Amino acid sequence: MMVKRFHPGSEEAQDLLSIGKHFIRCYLEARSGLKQLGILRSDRLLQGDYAEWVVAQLMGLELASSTVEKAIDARDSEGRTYQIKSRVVENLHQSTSFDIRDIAERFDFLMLVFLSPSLEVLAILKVPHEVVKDLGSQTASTFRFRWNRSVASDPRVERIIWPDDEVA
Ligand SMILES: [Ca+2]
Repeated sequence: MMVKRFHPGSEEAQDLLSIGKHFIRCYLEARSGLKQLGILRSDRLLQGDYAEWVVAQLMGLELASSTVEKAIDARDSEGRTYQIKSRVVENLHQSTSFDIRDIAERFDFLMLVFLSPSLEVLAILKVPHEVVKDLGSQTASTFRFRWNRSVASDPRVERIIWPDDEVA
């Protein structure tokens, strides 16, 4: 399948993001109907795919072809690699965490995508691998990068999309 990509920030890319948003709305309505009927019981699939697509469009990345759980989700034109993770939250003050199976699996940047329950993009952040390593911690089974107030204000965490009026 041919996937459309345009130069980030161009009118075509903006149009594509609007079209994506429109289809997401249609999809969510259809899903809500399917849920009421008891046919669907999960919200997980669309969220991850949509987060990856939005990041790729905004930053001009090429998505990896495999859709199974993987260390690298996308690459930029200079070959730098990206792991993209998303969470649905009520607001950006909600604490949550991102699990990375193995921190030794090399990616250059971790992209954090925060979506509202209706899948509006609330924020997108770019975290270099060494910062993930520095701020996160190893648990028994996984490497955990916690999202909290101090991480949100760390100057090494780059804000690609962040609300203008920062809530206190
Ligand atoms: Ca991912």
